Amino acid sequence: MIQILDSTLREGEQTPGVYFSPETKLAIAQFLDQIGVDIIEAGNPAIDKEIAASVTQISQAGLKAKIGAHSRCRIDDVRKALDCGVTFLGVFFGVSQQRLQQDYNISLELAIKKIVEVISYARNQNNNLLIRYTLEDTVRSSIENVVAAAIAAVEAGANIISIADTTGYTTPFQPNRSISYYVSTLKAELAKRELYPQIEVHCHNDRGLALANALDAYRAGADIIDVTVMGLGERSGIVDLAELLINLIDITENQSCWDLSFLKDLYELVSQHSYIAIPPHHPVIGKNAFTHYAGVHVKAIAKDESLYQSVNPQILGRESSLALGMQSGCAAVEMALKQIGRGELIENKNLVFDILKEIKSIAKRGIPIDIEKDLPAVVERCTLSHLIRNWICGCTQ
Ligand code: HCA
Ligand code: CU
Repeated sequence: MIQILDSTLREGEQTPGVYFSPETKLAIAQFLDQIGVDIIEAGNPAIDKEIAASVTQISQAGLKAKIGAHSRCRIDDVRKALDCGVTFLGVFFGVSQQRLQQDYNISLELAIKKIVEVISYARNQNNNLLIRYTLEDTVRSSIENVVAAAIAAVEAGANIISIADTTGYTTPFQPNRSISYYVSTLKAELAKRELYPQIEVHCHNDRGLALANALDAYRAGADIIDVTVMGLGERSGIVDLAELLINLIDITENQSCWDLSFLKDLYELVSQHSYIAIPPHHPVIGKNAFTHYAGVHVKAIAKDESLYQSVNPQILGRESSLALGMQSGCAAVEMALKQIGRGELIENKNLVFDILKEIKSIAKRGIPIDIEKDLPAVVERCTLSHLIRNWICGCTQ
């Protein structure tokens, strides 16, 4: 069964300008728990005392999800993480040739020694702790280095190995540059040594392929996928929670584990506190995700919504709607009239046509038309001018 790790509170807070207060973090964690996320990565306690306090608070909140801390590969940082009472610990350290030489300035042997020392320390502190070792920039590291570090980490006590596409480098379309290659090779190499850790993937979105890569990894046998709300994170962020779930419910057997009806409220909360607007065309969550506009579309959905909809909005607690404007036709006006309780007017085709003309002239001025708020006034104006016209016609006959 595929598991979801949400990192909105850690990776998401690495979005420039984003800060979540401890109260907001707790509210976000509660929503994530209600949705059915398996692991919540709540922060790196070594960064700030406030973060440590917040990780502790979330750990003690009685949530079903495992609560995790992120930690550099250092014993003092791990100690701070474990002091928060977490049930999950994520330790990261890269082993690419470039990072070893230019960033850390150490050999692979020394790097592995450090990884083993830190993971063994954590394992000795708590036998039930779920420990993840992430190879930062896994996919730009030689597979030999990756396999050597992963074996050492699992033997030292890691339960999960995370393959990180730290720079959004991978693509499902080039076998030697795909995350699935790393997932399957690593699984096979570890299995040769009878090591069976869970495999996690962390896909950045620098090329807009984070979701595609995550699904590619899923197909290759990944056990855990990292996400954030709104795909927040460093640079272009990582996989978007809602986008991943809406795909997984079609291709996995976990459907019943997730309650998607909380997604909208969660996204609104995160948007409000990150000061980042949700794009109206955001899949599943955006204002327009289930709104139909062009005349041809509206005419069809009036008969059957599925003619222009492959996702059922009800699973998100949402409903389909229609928009009025330059692209509208008479079918949209008729539906909108019914929506505002003026269905009796649709028999008057001339009036419907005049309302449509008026809607188009408003739209041409770049003014949005809200059906509930603006349409009644438009109807009023058009009905009145109809009455006057009919009266004048009556007088002159
Ligand atoms: C980071 C880098 C990281 C780590 C992922 C992980 C990445 O911001 O520390 O520890 O699982 O993308 O490699 O997010
Ligand atoms: Cu990352």
